[in-house]
Amino acid sequence: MEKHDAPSMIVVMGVTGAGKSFFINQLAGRQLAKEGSDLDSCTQGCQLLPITLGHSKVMMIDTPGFDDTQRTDSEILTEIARILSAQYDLGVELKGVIYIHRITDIRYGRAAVKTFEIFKKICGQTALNNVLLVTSRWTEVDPTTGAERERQLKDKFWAYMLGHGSNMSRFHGDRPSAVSLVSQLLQKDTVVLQLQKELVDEGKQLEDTMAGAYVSNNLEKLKQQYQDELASLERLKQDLRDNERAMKRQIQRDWQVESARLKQIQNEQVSLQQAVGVEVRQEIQKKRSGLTKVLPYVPAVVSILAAFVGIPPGVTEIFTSWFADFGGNFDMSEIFAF
Ligand SMILES: Nc1nc2c(ncn2[C@@H]2O[C@H](COP(=O)(O)OP(=O)(O)OP(=O)(O)O)[C@@H](O)[C@H]2O)c(=O)[nH]1
Ligand SMILES: [Mg+2]
Repeated sequence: MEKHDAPSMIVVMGVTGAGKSFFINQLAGRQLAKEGSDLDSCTQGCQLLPITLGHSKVMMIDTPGFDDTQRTDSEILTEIARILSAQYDLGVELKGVIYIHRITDIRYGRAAVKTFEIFKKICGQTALNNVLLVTSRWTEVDPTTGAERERQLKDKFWAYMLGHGSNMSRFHGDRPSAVSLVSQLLQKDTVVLQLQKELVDEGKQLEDTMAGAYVSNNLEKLKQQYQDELASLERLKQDLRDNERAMKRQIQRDWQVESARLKQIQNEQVSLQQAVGVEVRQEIQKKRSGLTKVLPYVPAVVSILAAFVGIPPGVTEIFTSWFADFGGNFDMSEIFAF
């Protein structure tokens, strides 16, 4: 019988609209992940997309960008933290992280800086060998301008990572290019990311990890800003005379808006106080009891991962063929029934 390696995992990150889902679809040679329009965030939650490349089976994790129009940074970080904790706890091999950046972007804007900072802190210094920095949308830019921007990325924003083992490559928007980029990572040794060490090995709360502390620090600054605004509205209200009723009503409305924002920030801060790695381990143990006795390793792992990441319905036959390679005759509905 042919030897089949257990599926490995690769995570794809980048701002909204960078082309993460597009990249994975090119890699798959079909429309597996939902792509968005240029403006709104598309991928709502992390998604697992199974890809077969020759003898390699890869679980690509598509993530939402941190500048998401509908979800908060802490929600997105928690979701990424959960899937990374589950993958590490289950012993699935992580081959690396791909960060996609549009070469068409004129400036390295706030969203790009934030997303890149969080990404860097998730990876940590010792994982940089398994990081691939990818520029996309080369057909939409004049080659000289593109090359100039690429040089800036190399010399400025990405210099540290490139100097510590990461690689930088162009994605040409087609399947061969996507396959060649992913193959670079598949040849590498398995990696453990900073966030995984902190959450799973050290049992830290998310807010005490490097990535979580960055998000938490941003929240703290916002909280301070809202508190200052509330205090100045309060002062204004007190300074008004009784006959300035319309003005008072307006201030009261502003106060309510600011107050709701502050509450939202406080909720986000509480959500970062979870020991995600410990919780994920407990959830896995609960799910696992009995499961591995019934299912072979690969279907069991996919079944458990499904509790931590979205799996689109269109991938059923890929999983069925994977399971067959590992001696199991299961389809997806049976797997998710466990
Ligand atoms: N021609 C071309 N179009 C691209 C490329 N990358 C992305 N697009 C298009 O840009 C739009 C947004 O791409 P997505 O792949 O959905 O972006 P994303 O990074 O997954 O965005 P979110 O899910 O919102 O985080 C889609 O219409 C894609 O078809 C590329 O390299 N070339
Ligand atoms: Mg997407």
